[in-house]
Amino acid sequence: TTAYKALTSDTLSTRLGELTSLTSRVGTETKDWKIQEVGDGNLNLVFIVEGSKGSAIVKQALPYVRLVGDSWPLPLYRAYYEHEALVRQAARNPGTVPEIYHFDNDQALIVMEFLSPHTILRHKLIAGERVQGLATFLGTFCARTAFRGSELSMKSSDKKTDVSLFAGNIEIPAITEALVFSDPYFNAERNHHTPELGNVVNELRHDVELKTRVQELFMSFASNTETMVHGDLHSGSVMSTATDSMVIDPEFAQYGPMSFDLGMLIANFLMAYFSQPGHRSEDTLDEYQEWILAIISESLVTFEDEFTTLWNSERTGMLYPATLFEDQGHSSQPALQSLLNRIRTEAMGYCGIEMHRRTLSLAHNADFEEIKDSAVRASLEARNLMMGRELILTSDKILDAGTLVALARQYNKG
Ligand code: SR1
Ligand code: MG
Repeated sequence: TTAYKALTSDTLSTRLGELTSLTSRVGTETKDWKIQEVGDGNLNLVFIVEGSKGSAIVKQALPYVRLVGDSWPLPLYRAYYEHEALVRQAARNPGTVPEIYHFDNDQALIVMEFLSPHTILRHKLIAGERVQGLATFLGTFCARTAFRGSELSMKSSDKKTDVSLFAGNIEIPAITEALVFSDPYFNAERNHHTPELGNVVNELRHDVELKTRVQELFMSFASNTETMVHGDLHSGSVMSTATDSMVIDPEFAQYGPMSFDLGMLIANFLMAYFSQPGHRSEDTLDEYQEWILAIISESLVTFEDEFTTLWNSERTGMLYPATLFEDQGHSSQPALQSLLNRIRTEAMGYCGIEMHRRTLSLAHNADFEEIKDSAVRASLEARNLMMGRELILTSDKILDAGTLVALARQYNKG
């Protein structure tokens, strides 16, 4: 056992220079390594290591929340769960997450594939870039990981073992429980929002019906362990080129509702959509916003299509067995439809909550934060907040992708 010590760009080559899983990727000549710390997330150190042979990422957990500092300690063991999550995602949807080269539990570090020339999807959306195949990729990822991490596919004993393994991770879900489900709805110390939003925020925090529905969704997030979720599937957790995408950063993985990742993802596309007037001029605005709406719509449709395919071809777990339906001459399709309706309804609710917390709680999105003019930012954030409210309150009325994008167009008018 080696005592944990945070790496720096200066110490990395000395400390990891003899790690064959790294040198076999980047080369043994450590003096030639180019090392950059590039972590722009809220929690960890991320180094790109480039050598004569190739490149790799070294990601190391810090013993505190990077965004806040050492006043908010966070256990290093979270790197263990991130590694476990990457292994499961790679098995449940191969080729969609970075390849792991090495894991060191004591140093809380993962050495993995450097995705290049991929860049963070959120930056592409702010810059107005398009990514081919994005919706198919994301909808399929959400469906496969949701289905294959559940008892629709897994053996009951394996699922229970895995749920109990992930139950050892306390502090990471606690961040989501506080920042996503609680803080936005009261005057929490860590909160901040654009000052011009005062009236809207007041209205939301006084809406008892809204807060009641949020608590219902919070309860299902906290107690429903039906599948392993990525847990933080936003556009900063996707890296893309113009034609290829990969999912990164499953450090918030836990067993949770099948609807959670889908809801988070759609929320982040909706925030990209509403923030566009702050990033581009009228001549390209409509066309680009419509492209984002198409991504939302196709992601949802792909999720349901892929889930249906898996239902029809891979239902090998204890839930909804064929013996109960087809073997008796019944169709299982009404049961599937009922499950998909529940997933869609919950996803819309989680979507609305994520839209609220990214505007009101601690961790905001660059989509809005990069808009310098606070009056412009507030007016766009208000659209986002009010649509979020409607999604939470009427989640069971959003029966298809068309209804969802029509609602977004309506709120986008201001
Ligand atoms: C203190 S961590 C804040 C946020 O960053 C992560 O990306 C998660 O979204 C978390 O809620
Ligand atoms: Mg992250």
